[in-house]
Amino acid sequence: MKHFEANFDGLVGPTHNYAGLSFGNVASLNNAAATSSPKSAAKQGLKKAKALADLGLVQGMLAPQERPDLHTLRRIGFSGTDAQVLQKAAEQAPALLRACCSASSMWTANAATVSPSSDTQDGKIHFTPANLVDKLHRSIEPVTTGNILAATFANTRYFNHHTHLPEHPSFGDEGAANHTRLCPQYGQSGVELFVYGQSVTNPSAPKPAKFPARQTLEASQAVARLHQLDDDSCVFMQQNPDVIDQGVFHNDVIAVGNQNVLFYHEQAFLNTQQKLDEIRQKFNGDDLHFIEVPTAKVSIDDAVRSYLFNTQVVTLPNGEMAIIAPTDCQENPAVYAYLQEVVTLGTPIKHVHYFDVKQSMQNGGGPACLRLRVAMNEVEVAAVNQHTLMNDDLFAKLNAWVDKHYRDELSVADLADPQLVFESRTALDELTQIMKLGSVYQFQK
Ligand code: SUG
Repeated sequence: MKHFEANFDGLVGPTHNYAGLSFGNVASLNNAAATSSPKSAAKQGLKKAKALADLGLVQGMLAPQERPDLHTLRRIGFSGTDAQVLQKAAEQAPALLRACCSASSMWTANAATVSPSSDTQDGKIHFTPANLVDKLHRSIEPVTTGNILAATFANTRYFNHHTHLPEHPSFGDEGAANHTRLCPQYGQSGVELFVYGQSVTNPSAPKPAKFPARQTLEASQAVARLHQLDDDSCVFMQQNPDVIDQGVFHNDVIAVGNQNVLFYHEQAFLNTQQKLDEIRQKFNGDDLHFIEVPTAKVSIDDAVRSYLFNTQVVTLPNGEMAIIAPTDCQENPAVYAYLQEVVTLGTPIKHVHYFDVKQSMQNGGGPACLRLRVAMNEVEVAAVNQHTLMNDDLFAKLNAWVDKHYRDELSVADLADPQLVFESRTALDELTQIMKLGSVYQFQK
C-alpha cells in the first residue's frame, strides 16, 4: 500500500484584499489599505499548487468562501436588498464590512486540524474545522469550512468530520497552523505536536504581553480527544510568548515538521529541551532530526519578514525532502545564506524551491499557510472527491475561471461595490460545478 502526504491549498477568493484585519500579524497591519490583485493572488497560488503536483506530490484544492458575507451582515442587523445591505454597512460600520469581505479562507492551514488514520483509534482520518475566534473576519469561516471539507472528503467510511470547538476564547483554535506531525513514514503512527499560545485554565502560566495568543491548550487537548489520539502519541508544547509579541502569531511562522524532521527556530518554544526529549521518547524509531536555527544566524525579525519557517517541507517521490519557500527568503541575505547551508547539513532536506506568493505574503500568509496537509494511503486518496485534485486539466480550468471572473485590482473602497457580490457569486456557482462540490455555501440565497 502506498502512502502520501497530500497538500490541499486554498484557492484565493475573488475578494482578496488588504484590510489590516489581523492585530499581531505584522504583514497584515503594514499593508493595510494597499491595493491588491485578486487575479495574480489566485494565479500565484495555483502555480505553486501545480508545481507541487508536477514534483509528484498529491495536491488538492479547497474552494474559497463566499464573500462579501451577506449572511453575517444581515445577522448583525443590516437589511434590505444586497446593495442596500452593503451600502448601509459601508456607511455605518465600515470595519464590519471589511471583516465580512476577507478572502482569508485561502489560508487553509487554518481551516482545520487533521489526524491521519494511522494515528486514530477508529482508523479514520479526522477533521476538526478551526473556530478562529480570535479574529472577527476569521470567526465566520468554520461552518462553511466544514461544508467544503465534507464535500471534498465525503466518504464516511474513511473520513470522520467533527464540528468546530465552542466559539469562546477558552477554545481559541487556529487549526493545523499550530499542529504538526512527526513519523518515520507517512503510513506509520506518528507523534502529533500541538503548539499552544496560552492556557486559560492556568492563568498564572506565561502568555504574551502585547499580541494575542490565538491557540489555547484547552482547544488543542479537545482536538486530540475528538481525534481519538493516544496520550503516548501527543505532545503539547507552549509557544514562546516573547516571539508571539514579535509577530509570530501562529507556530507555523517559527517551526515546521515533516516525517522525521522538525525544523524550528531556537526561540520558538518554551521548555524546549524537555519537550524535545518527550518527542524523542514518543517517536516510533531512532532516526529523528531536530534542525534548530540559531538566532545568531537568523533573527526573529528576519524569520518573520522572510517566512523561513512558513515553508513546506515535503518528501519527494525519491524519498529526499525539499523546502518550498517564498521568494522573500531569497531576498533576505541571512535567510538565503541559511537555506543554502541547510541542504548541506546531512539531514533529509536536500533541495529548496522558491515560489512567488507575494500577494498572500502581504497579508502574512506564506506557502505553508496556503496548505492543509492530509496524510493518506492510496485507498483514501481514491476516496477523495477527484474533481478537487490538481492535474493539467484542473489547472487549465481554474486558470481560465480566474481569468474570466477575477479583478486585476481591488481596493478596500471597492468592497462596497454591489457588483462585487454578483461577480463573486457567479464565480463560485461555476466553481462548485468544476469541483463538483454541491451546495457548500449554505447561506447563499
Ligand atoms: O489569520 N491574515 C491571516 C494570515 C493567516 C496565516 N496563516 C498561517 N500562519 N497558517 C491571519 O492573520 C489578514 C487579512 C487582512 O488584513 O486583510 C489575515 O487574515
